[in-house]
Amino acid sequence: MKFLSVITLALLLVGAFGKRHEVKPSSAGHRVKLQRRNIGMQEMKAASQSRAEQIHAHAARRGLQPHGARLKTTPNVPMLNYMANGAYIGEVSIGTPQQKFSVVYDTGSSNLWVPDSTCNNFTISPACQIQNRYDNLTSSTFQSGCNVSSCFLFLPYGSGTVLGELSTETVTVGGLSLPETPFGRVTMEPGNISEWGAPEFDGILGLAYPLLAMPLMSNLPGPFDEMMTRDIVPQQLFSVYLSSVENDTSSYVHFGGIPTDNYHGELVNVPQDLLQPELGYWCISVNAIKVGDVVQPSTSGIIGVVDTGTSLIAGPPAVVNPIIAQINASTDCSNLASLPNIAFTVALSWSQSMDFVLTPEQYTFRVKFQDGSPDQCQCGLFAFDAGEGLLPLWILGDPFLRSYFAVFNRGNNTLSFAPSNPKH
Ligand SMILES: *[C@@H]1O[C@H](CO)[C@@H](O)[C@H](O)[C@H]1NC(C)=O
Ligand SMILES: *[C@@H]1O[C@H](CO)[C@@H](O)[C@H](O)[C@H]1NC(C)=O
Ligand SMILES: *[C@@H]1O[C@H](CO)[C@@H](O)[C@H](O)[C@H]1NC(C)=O
Ligand SMILES: *[C@@H]1O[C@H](CO)[C@@H](O)[C@H](O)[C@H]1NC(C)=O
Ligand SMILES: *[C@@H]1O[C@H](CO)[C@@H](O)[C@H](O)[C@H]1NC(C)=O
Ligand SMILES: *[C@@H]1O[C@H](CO)[C@@H](O)[C@H](O)[C@H]1NC(C)=O
Ligand SMILES: CC(=O)N[C@H]1CO[C@H](CO)[C@@H](O)[C@@H]1O
Repeated sequence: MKFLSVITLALLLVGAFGKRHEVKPSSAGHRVKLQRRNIGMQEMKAASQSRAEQIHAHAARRGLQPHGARLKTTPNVPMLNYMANGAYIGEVSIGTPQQKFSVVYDTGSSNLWVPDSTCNNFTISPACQIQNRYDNLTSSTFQSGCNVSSCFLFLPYGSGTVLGELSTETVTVGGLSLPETPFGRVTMEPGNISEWGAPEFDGILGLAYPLLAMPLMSNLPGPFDEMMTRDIVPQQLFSVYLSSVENDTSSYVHFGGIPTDNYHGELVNVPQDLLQPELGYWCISVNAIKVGDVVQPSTSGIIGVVDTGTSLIAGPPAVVNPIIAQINASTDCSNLASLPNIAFTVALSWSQSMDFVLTPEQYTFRVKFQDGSPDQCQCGLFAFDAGEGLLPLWILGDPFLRSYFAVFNRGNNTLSFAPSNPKH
């Protein structure tokens, strides 16, 4: 654990909690529609585990893990990992003329990545065979970005190695054209097709802070940083609405504005966790987690990573497993009506907090079958085992964001939430 001097800490606190301002609801800005895809529970769990390992490994690289902490994986787990959930997919275009890709709009990473046309050994990279791949030869705005010292990416990945190159291109997001935006062309995707999310999506568009961008320490700007730098968004923020309905396309990321038609009540401004500047994720401080009215043990001082790219709400097994057992959601959905709510008590300031409540319908997944067989329900909480003595990190993934419309404010480094309007 890094120790901050009392004065630095005090300054940070003033920075985090002292600035109060109203964010302005306004539907100006640029929208990318997202489609909700149904993915299997096993894939969701595997991807959540992998994201959790990335976050903990990143915290270790930053020297933030408590002394004596033991990670299950190596601290070299790369940030480039396609093994994302792909539950909410949107379009991005790269090149001139535009080449279209389906990507995960991911607040838990910071690069734009797509497969490259040179990813063409389908024995090694089976996923590349069915994904859309970027072709530099047909684009007039391609710049290789390579020089003697490199643009080459070499990343350990699960069973194999991911190779890629950094280049720049005209990237078009939500109708906004962003010339000379850095992006990664993946030239090798070893391993299982399902690990890569193919054919559901081609790549990832990261919306976290540049601190997380690959290569490490590059602070490479992602598309939203490019929008801010070029001053083409009305406000330095984006809003996220995630619909609960499968295949529905009313979900969105809205750049530069706050549409008002998908939430009710007031937007509540939430400062980020004190470690946010070191972590680079979007993260809030959670003071407690309640099941019904009962505060669960070991749920104070939690850092909640707000992540569109994770399909579950994930936390350490010692805390999550007893909660799952208590809730005891039956797979036939028969006891859903009698299950308790789960509440995340989120810090709004030193002295104030607010419960963000999720109902059973919100924290469980209900799978409907075409053939008329009964629905199945599964709890949307997941226990990941990332090691021992680690920072108390939780991932507040899609079940949280389906319940709360969210504004990710880079201008003020805050988040704002309001209850989402359910879509029927
Ligand atoms: C693809 O990779 C495999 C394994 O390295 C290799 O044996 C094979 O020759 C490669 N195929 C092509 C067309 O390069
Ligand atoms: C452009 O694509 C071609 C063929 O796909 C490839 O041979 C070439 O290396 C690429 N150029 C750069 C600079 O990556
Ligand atoms: C080469 O590329 C790297 C990474 O993009 C960059 O940091 C460096 O400044 C470049 N060097 C030259 C001489 O252009
Ligand atoms: C591919 O990955 C899926 C999910 O992780 C797994 O169920 C399947 O067995 C894997 N297939 C192969 C051939 O490794
Ligand atoms: C959603 O789309 C997929 C793929 O097109 C399809 O298999 C599935 O049945 C659809 N689900 C619903 C609820 O319409
Ligand atoms: C969990 O629920 C099932 C019925 O869905 C019940 O049979 C079982 O006893 C419950 N377990 C606990 C520990 O309450
Ligand atoms: C983007 C954004 O909301 N910026 C606001 C940050 O807070 C200051 C006041 O502290 C406002 O003036 C900005 O508009």
